[in-house]
Amino acid sequence: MIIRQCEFIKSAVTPDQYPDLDLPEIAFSGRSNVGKSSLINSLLNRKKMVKVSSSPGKTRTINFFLINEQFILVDLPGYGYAAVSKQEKASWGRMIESYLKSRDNLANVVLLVDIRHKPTGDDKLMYDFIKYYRESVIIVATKLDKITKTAVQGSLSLIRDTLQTDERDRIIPYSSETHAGRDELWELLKHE
Ligand SMILES: Nc1nc2c(ncn2[C@@H]2O[C@H](COP(=O)(O)OP(=O)(O)OP(=O)(O)O)[C@@H](O)[C@H]2O)c(=O)[nH]1
Ligand SMILES: [Mg+2]
Repeated sequence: MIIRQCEFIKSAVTPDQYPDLDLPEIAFSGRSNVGKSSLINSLLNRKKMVKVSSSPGKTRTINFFLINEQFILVDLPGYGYAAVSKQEKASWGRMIESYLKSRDNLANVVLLVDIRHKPTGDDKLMYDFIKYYRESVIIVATKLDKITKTAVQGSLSLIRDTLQTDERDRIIPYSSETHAGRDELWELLKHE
């Protein structure tokens, strides 16, 4: 994918704040700190398009990025971040849920999980939630550079088994450091 142009459009919390553009949207969801913002930077081949932080809970709003004036990438806030209050967790949950439920131009939702860990109960809930609305889910297993080559297949199997994926779902090991998986992921996304 050749990125000729990309720009931050806006941040939103409630549906009335979403951008009023009728273009296909691809949203990135996953636990806090799993690497959503880094993945978007890697896909765009930009280092600082999206803010990344080593402390979880960095992205707290829904952030929209316009690409080549053709489609939109959406950085969602992470779920499962332990250090926020129950109330704040619930409001983040509602923010993500109402986005996924109400966005008519949503072309695809990518679910990110950390390749080093067994998916959590929250990950399974998110998988089921996406699957309720869509036939297939693209799962990106992030931080591939942090495990050995020999561990990759076992990790992917654990992710598949825990989420109970089916043959229509795709799972792509990815590293935002080395950009491994980038071409394969664009290949899937561009058909949407
Ligand atoms: N080694 C390595 N580190 C990564 C990778 N992806 C993300 N990270 C690191 O993981 C941390 C969190 O990355 P973010 O992209 O901010 O994660 P996020 O999912 O957007 O987090 P929230 O905004 O809190 O939901 C940062 O320190 C990143 O540098 C990767 O593929 N490899
Ligand atoms: Mg983020």
